[in-house]
Order: sequence, then C-alpha cells, then structure tokens
Amino acid sequence: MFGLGVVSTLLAALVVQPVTALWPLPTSMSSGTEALRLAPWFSIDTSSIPNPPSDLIAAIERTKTYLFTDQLELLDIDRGASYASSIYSSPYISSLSLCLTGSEPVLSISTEAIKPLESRDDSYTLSVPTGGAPAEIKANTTLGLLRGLTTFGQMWYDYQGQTYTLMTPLTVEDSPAYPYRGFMLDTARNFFPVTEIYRMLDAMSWVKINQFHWHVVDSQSFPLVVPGFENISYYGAYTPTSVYEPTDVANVVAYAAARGIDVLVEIDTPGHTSIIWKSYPEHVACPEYTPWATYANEPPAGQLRFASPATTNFTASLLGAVASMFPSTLFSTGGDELNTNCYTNDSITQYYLNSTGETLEQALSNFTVKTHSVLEAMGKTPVVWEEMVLVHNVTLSNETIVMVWISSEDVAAVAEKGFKIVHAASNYFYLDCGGGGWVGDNPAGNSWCDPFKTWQNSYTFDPNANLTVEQQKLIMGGEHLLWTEQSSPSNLDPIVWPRAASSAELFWTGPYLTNATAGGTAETNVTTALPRLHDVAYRMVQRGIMAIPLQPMWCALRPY
Ligand code: CP6
Repeated sequence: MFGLGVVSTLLAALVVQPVTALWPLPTSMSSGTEALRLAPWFSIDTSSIPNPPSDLIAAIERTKTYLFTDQLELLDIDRGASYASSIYSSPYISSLSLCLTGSEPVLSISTEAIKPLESRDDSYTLSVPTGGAPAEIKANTTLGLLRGLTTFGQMWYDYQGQTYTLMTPLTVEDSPAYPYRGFMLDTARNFFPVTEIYRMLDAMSWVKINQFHWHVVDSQSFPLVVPGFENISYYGAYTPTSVYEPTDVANVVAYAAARGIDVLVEIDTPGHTSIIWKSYPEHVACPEYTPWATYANEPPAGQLRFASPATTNFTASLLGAVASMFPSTLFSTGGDELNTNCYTNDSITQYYLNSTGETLEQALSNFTVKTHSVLEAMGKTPVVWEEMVLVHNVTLSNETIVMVWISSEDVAAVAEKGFKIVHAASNYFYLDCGGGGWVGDNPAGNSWCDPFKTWQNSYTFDPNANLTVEQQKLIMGGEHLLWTEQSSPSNLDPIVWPRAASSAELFWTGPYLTNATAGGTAETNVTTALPRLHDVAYRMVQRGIMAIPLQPMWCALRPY
C-alpha cells in the first residue's frame, strides 16, 4: 500500500492532470482524463419517470441552458496543453438519463427540500462513460436528481465553440456529510429586494447549500408584512416599498424549494426588537434610550418586555403568524445579545417580577417556553442562538437546534448539554465583522473591525474539534453569515461569493481530517481546493454573480 502510494504520487506529477472543478467535491468519485464533447442536440431524458414534477423539468431546463451558455475555458488549453487537439476528435455525448430508484411515490424537489432536516435525501450517483454512451444520474428522490444535475453542470468547459469535459470515465457516488449547509442573510440593517434574494438562492443551489437562514427583521427595521400584524412593518419598514409582502415570502419560499433550499426564518426575540416600539409601544422596554450602548449592542435600544404576560401573548401570536407563512419545520426565535440593564428601571417589568416573585431569568424562561410551545404545536423545531443555553439557561426542548456564533470554542459547552448544533462561529463564518477580525479601537472607544476573513479560514475549520465521538453526532452542519450593517445590494455578490462556497464544501464533503482518516477518496485541502474554487467563482461570473477572483488569471494557466 505504501509503495503504491509513492508510485501514484510520482505519476500525478508527471501525467497531465486537467483540473476538474466540481464543487463541493463528491464524497466518493473516480474520474479519468478522456475528452468528450457535448452534442449540440444533447438532451436530458426523463422517460423512466412517470409524470416528472414541474420543478424537476425546470431544473433540467436550467441545467441545459448553463451547459450551452457558460463560456468557461480551461485557460491552459490555449497555451498548447497536450490534450487540446483531442477535444476536436472526441466523441459526442448526446444524452443524460435520469432515473429514480426510490420506491415511494414521486415527490417534487420542493416537497423533498423542505422535509425535516434529517429526513432529506440528497444522495445520487452519476456516471459518464467514455465513447459517448448515455450518462446517467440515479437517485432515491427528485432532490437527489437535482444534486446530480448540479454536479453534471460543473463538468463542462468551453473551447473554441466546443463544450467538452476531460473527466471521463466518471463515476460519482455522493451524499452530504451534514444535513444543514446554510447561508444567512440579514435583511433588516439594509433592505434587499426579492430579486437580490433570488440571485443568492441560485448561487447557493450551485454549491448545494440547502438552508437559507433569513434574518428578516431586527431592531433597525421590520420589512416583513405579517398578516394580523401589518402595523409593525407599516411603521417599521425603511420605506413603504422596502417590504416583503406575504406573496413575496411565498415566492421566495417556492423559488428556494425548487432549488433544493429550505427557508429558516428568524424573528429575533426578545432582544433586537426596538422597532416594534413604533407600532406596539406597550411591548417594548427602554425604547431608544441613550446612551444606547448601556442598553443594547447596537443602536437603537429597546427590547421586548418579556416579563409581561401581555407581551408574551403578543410575541407568541406574532411568531405563530410568521410561522404559518413559512412551510419549513425549522423556525428561529433568536435569543442573542439580550441586555438586562434594559429592565432594571422598567417599572412594568419590575411590577410583574415583584408580583410573581420571579427573577428576570425565570421570566425569560417562561417567555421562551410559551413562545416555543406555539411553534412546537405547529410542528416546528425551534432554533436559538447560543446565549439561550450558555448565558440564560432557559428551558428548551431537547430537539432545539443551537447556533453557536460567539466563538467556536463554545460548541463543546452546548454539546455538553445535549443540544443539536449549527456552526456559525463569528471567527470563521462571518463574512464581514466578527471574532478574530478586530483590529483596534477607534477614538470613540468602539472597535473597528476587519471586514474580511479568507475562504481558507472557514475551509479549514474542524466541525468536530473538542467533541467526543458521541457529541459529534449533534453537529447538524454550519453556515456562512452576512450581517448587513455595511452591506446592501451594491456589494452583496462580492462579499458573499465565492467565500460562502467554502462552508458549502466543508459541510457537504466533510472536513479534511475526517476524509483523511476515513480513507475516503475526497481530498479536501486548501491547495487542491484553490483551482477548483477559482473555477466556481469564474463560473458564477459567467452566470451573472459578481463573485470576486481568488487569484490572478495568470495562475489559472497551470503550465505543465
Ligand atoms: N445582529 C444580531 C448582529 C449580530 C448578532 N445578532 C452580530 C454580533 C457581533 C458581530 C456581528 C454580528 N449584528 N441580531 C449576533 C448573532 Cl461581530
């Protein structure tokens, strides 16, 4: 075994190895270097599937469009790479067949995508033989077929009018290492029209991200129009048109689901809620108090008066109304950065605490139990930020998913309590400010922060660090996050892409350490990932996403 390894390492250095830009790398695959041309009459065959769902047909149409419109070249070809001429004489491939292997009735991609987190089946196999025989994708579900189509769409390059691959014979057997592969967007600090969200969802689906965490409202604005609570957005949106109407939400949910993405909405409570004061002043303590820094982590101050039964009932019905707008089984109630100073001089809070004899922490726990019970009665699994467990120790159901953001070092303490976990550590996954990025203090005493962490930083994150083998099972996956204090549609694409693709591969293919020790064929490390990620960015630009380059084009010449 050792000897073979040495031989193949030497061979790898001598043999021309065209770069293959699959992303995320399949968990298991073998590929050759034979060329194949995509026939201009290429078609995708669904004849074995009775009544293929319309979202599968649409996914096929998108795949075909990209196959013929991506103008992505392996740049070394023009510099005389030895296989360039073989492309012209290579056989045409004229079809790809899709085959469902599951025994259940055929469900749409949209139905499969929004199933409970651990019941989704993304697995598929893909084979592309040499010589032009039909390629085939097999999967148990239409969701798996979508993942296979996405992989197939990444095999192709363009050379002087020919669409070709250099990867055959290719066999892929693929399924994700983690069920939760997310991206979070904050639409409250700055507003993002739904067209921006659609574009993000497209790019997310290309790297098999399956969870859109929509941090839709916060202290500064409330763009979500909630039936029965229209006054909150009427008084709380930045402008009358900077809103998400229920029809917009339904469209986003449908657009996402058709691309294999579930929408996890977050209504952050009881902190980060100042804006509700404008419509429901009776439910908000310390509204716009100064200096804000005494009462909140960001201006304006103001938090829900959770010790008040009326406020608890109001919040429970608000969350219930929002929950019925989103079909996902996940729902986030937030719970981060609560500032207890806000309640010290709040006479209404103090009145209720005195009359019940409860502490503020007990009142918070009661509030959480009551608001979560409304969601649980609707079949939803609550999601919270880590403070609810590590700072406030509120009563939560065992099923609750905890997002760890302050530091990845907090994961072990959450696992100790037995909760499921989503990695969202600021020191790895925040796309702008966040842990590890602070570079000093400004004259006002506030930290300035470095808005940029590299893709390598998140790519080399170890999801299992400091966890026992048993605790590792609690890890559901992770996500990149964009808070938008300093972002808007004008910089959305470049601040997100291609960096958010790094966690997409980490949580699909699995961490390097796991792959290495499990003896898998997927080798993920920053050196081999760079040229592939470069091509992800390059392909995204081809498809209308303003992704940033990772290196000079010169590096992509890859001389042999
Ligand atoms: N807003 C909300 C934020 C942040 C969080 N929650 C945040 C905190 C620290 C940094 C970046 C973002 N802006 N609602 C924390 C989960 Cl460095």
